Amino acid sequence: MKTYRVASLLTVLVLLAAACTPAAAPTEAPPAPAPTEPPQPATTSAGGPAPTSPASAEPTLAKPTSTELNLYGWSDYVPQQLLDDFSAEYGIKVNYDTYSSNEEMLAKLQAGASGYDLVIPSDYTVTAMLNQDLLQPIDLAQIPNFKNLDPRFTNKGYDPGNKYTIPYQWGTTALAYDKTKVPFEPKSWADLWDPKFKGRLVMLDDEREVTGMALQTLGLDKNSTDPAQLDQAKQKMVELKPNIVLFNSDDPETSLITGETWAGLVYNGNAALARQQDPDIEYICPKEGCGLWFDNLAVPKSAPHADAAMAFMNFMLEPKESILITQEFPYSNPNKEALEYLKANDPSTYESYTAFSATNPPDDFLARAVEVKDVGAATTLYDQLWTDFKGQ
Ligand code: N2P
Repeated sequence: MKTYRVASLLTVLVLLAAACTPAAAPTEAPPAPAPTEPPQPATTSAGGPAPTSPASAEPTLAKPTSTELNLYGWSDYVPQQLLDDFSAEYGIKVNYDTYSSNEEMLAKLQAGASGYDLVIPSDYTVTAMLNQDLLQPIDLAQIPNFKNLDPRFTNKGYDPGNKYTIPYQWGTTALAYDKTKVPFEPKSWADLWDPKFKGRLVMLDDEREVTGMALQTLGLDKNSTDPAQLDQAKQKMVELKPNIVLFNSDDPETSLITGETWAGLVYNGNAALARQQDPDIEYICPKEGCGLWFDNLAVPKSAPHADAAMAFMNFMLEPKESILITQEFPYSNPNKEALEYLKANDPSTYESYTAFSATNPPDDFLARAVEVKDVGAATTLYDQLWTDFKGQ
C-alpha cells in the first residue's frame, strides 16, 4: 500500500513536469491510476517520463490503413489524374462509380448500398442525408488543407461548421445558347417556349432544376412546396416538351457543340466545356432567376474505408491537385489557393476561368441565382411530377 502511494505521487509529479515542459506531449503520458483501482506492482505503476515529441504546429495526420477507396460521384466530375495521384501517394486503389443526379445517388444509399466511402451530394441533398442519418462526421483536424478554401464556401447553412462535408465545386444552373444558331437572343426563360425552338432544346435530367426553372418562369418560388403551384409548373413544363429534344445531365454540352441543340438549361461546367469547343456559346442567368448549388465530399455512415476517404478529402484540397479539377471539369472552384496556383502555373486556363460567366459569374448574375433547398416531405411531389412529365 505504501509502495502504491509513493508510486501515485511519482506519477502525478511526472505528469505535472510533463505538462510544464513545452516539448513534452502531455496527452501521451499514461493516466494516473484511479484511487479505486487495485494497487499495481511498483515496477509498472510508477510510469516513466512521458514520451516526448518535438513541438510542432502541424497536426499529425493519421495514415490510412485501408488499401481501397470506393468513390460514388457525379459522372464527368473527378479527374482520373487526381485519382491516380492519390493512389500513387497513398497506395490506395480508387474505384469510381458514377451517378447523374442527387436523387439517383440518394435512392441507392437509401436502398442500403453500403460499399461507398465517398459521395458528392449537393447542398439540399446534404440536408436530406443528415436528416436521414446517412453521413458520418469528419475530423477537420485531419484535413489541414481546409484552410485553402475561400471562407465564402465554408460553414454553409446545410452544414454549419463543416462537420460532415468538404466543399468540392460550386456553380449555377442557367441558360446556355449558341449565339450563331438561336433565332433571337434569349433574355428570359419564357423565350424558350417560342415555337422557333421546336426540337432544339437540351434540358438537364434534373427534377429540381427543371421544375425550379418552370416555377421561376411563372414568377413562383424555385423551392415551392405548394401542390397547386407544382401542378402549374408541370403544365408549363408539358407545354415546353415539343421544344425539348434531349434530357441529359452527363454531357449536355455535346449537343450544343454539335449543333443538335441551340440552347438549354445546363450546369455552368457544361457551358464552360461547350465554350472551349465553340466560342459562340453564351451563358446567362435569365431575368426570372436561375439556380445556385454547392457540391461537397461526404462520407456515408456505412463507409468501409472512412480513413481513405478522409485522406482523399485533404489530398484533393492541395492546390496542385485541385487545379486538375478546374482544368478538366471547369465548374467553379471554392479553393482560393488553387486558383492562385492556377493563375501562376496555367495562366491561359485561369484567364478563360475568370473571363466567362459560367465559371466566374458577375454579381448581377449571382444576385438572381437561387439555391435549391431540401423540401422535406414535398420531395415526393417533385418525384411524382417528374415521372409524370417525363412519361408524357
Ligand atoms: C457533373 C455534374 C455537376 C454537378 N457531371 C452539378 N451539381
